[in-house]
Amino acid sequence: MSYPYQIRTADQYKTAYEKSVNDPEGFWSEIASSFLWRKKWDKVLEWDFKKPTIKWFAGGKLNITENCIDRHLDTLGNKPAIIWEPNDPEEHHRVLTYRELYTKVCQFANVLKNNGVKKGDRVCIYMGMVPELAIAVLACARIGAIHSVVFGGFSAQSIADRLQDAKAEFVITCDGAFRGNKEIPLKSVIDDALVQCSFVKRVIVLTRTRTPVSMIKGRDVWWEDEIKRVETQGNPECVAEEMDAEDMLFILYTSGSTGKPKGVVHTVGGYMVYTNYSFVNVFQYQPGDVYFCTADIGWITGHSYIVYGPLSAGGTSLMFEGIPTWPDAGRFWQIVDKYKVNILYTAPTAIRSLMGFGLDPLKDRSLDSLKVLGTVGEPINEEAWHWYDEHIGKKKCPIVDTWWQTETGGILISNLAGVTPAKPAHATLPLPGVQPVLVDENGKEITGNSVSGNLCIKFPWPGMLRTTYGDHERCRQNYFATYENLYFTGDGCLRDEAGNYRITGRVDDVLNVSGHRIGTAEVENAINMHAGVVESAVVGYPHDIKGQGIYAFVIYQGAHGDDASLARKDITQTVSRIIGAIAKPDKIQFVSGLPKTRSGKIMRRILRKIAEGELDKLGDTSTLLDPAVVEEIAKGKL
Ligand code: 6R9
Repeated sequence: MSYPYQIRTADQYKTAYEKSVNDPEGFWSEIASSFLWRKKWDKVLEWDFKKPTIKWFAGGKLNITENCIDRHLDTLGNKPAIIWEPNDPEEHHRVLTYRELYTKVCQFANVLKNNGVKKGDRVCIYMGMVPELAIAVLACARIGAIHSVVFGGFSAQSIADRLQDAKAEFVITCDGAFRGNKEIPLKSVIDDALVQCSFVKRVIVLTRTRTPVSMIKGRDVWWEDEIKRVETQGNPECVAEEMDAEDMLFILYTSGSTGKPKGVVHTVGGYMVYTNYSFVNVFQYQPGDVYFCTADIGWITGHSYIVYGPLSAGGTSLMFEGIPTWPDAGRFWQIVDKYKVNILYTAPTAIRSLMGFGLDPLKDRSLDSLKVLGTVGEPINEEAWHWYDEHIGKKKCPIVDTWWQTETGGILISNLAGVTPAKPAHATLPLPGVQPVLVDENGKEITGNSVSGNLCIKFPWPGMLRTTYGDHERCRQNYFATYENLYFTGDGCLRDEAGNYRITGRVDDVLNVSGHRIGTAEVENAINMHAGVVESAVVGYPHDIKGQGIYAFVIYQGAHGDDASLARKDITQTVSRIIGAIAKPDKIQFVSGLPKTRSGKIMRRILRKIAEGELDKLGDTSTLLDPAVVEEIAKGKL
């Protein structure tokens, strides 16, 4: 596999960037020509951010799995596509060559067909990090079904909400998942979700943990039995469905500033081209490299940079089932040495947590194979950046700080490893095709350098979202209505004297906890579900490892009120039930009132300052309905 569009020098970056701005259609059409299309597109780009409509490669016909698998079979058939490292280091690892991946994806695609799944149907996938998760995703794509992967940490209620929103009639899950010393009973969570979702026709269950599960007659079937059935049918192939470039590939739910998560929609053609292009350029992937992204496929990073980007490039993608700290804090480093990983892509929160264990876990680890390091998910602080650089990269591996979002489909701002310069804590420069602008509150563009503002993108790129599932107006409102003719990211940003971008964090009510996006309104809704809660307000505060922690102020009049610790646990349980453990508040402070304006709006600014411990910077509180409440809350700060 060669990548004619791989940028190798800073000058080439400049030239590519200029071309991408001056002639975006010519630029992307050249790149897209390297892929396998059944029919070439009629038009490279049609767009209008007002509506919004965004169409890339309209009229083009293809199947993304032919690009991720079939086209590599001749040259890379015996090369590893996926290397899988199990949670338990004592268990045997697995390697799937491109040929084996092909066979398994075809088989499972036939399983889906046997079970009534058709092009355009939504399939919810709720699995642990096993190779079958990637196989299930690709099998959906092969037959044109729309996958919607839900991260294994979400609760039954969250799954039910997503199933209902996507009107998904099919679910793929596992009996359970191993994560560190825990066993997560995935099927049982699905069973709870399905109590509210009688429209689900079929659940396909893979055996992983041998956790006892209930199997409902007529609805639930075992993955293994279904594979046997396909084998006896004797047709190992599954011809890929011909898809339009703008057909939906997947829905992925993500949190925004309102209560309900949004189903971000990506389409086949543009997403494929963009994830591949960004993968090959940012990480400078070379044929034969072993690439390890530590994300979960339940998040966008796993979609774009474990599955679609690396596989479309004929790469070797290492998938890890477990967590960085089990059985000990040296697990990542053991994996790097075991498979001679060349490129490691992880999150600042993981780096910070491993830093806390000191250098002991690195003893006897060579890490010599590493060439490129990457981070994603949240701003990386300089201390973590330098630790990563010195102790993991041994100062010889460029670090790419990649800024992007579920909505952007792929990396938009990042240095290119070893090609354009890194700067600690800066994502640095936009990828070719990406035109960032900073705007002030009124939407006026802030030009020049050494400035800050809200980050927007003024021109479409192929990987961007097309809509939010079932509610296009919501997509417009959320991303295209704040500033005219701009895509608004929700992030604040600085541009330094040399034009490098530094993303400073969300400017809306979205928290970033351990790199996971969580809406404050979502957490508040969950807390308010608890019978004893009168009202609540949730804000973020700086957390050494998680980046941000969740701080909840709660007016409480319920049971266990005489036992604050038990009442807190009750509330935490409720949040776990409603959203999932990832949204559990780190701190819950009981208060008698919340600071409100005379019109009844909660003054989050003040609560944020209290949570951050900046009690001397509360600002003007005189416009509040009851200024005394602020003093009381500040006194009780946890
Ligand atoms: C890929 C992913 C998106 C939000 C985004 C921003 C934050 C991601 C970052 C970063 C600073 C980086 N973010 N990468 N902030 N530097 N390199 O994480 O998608 O889960 O949708 O989160 O994450 O705030 O808006 P998603």
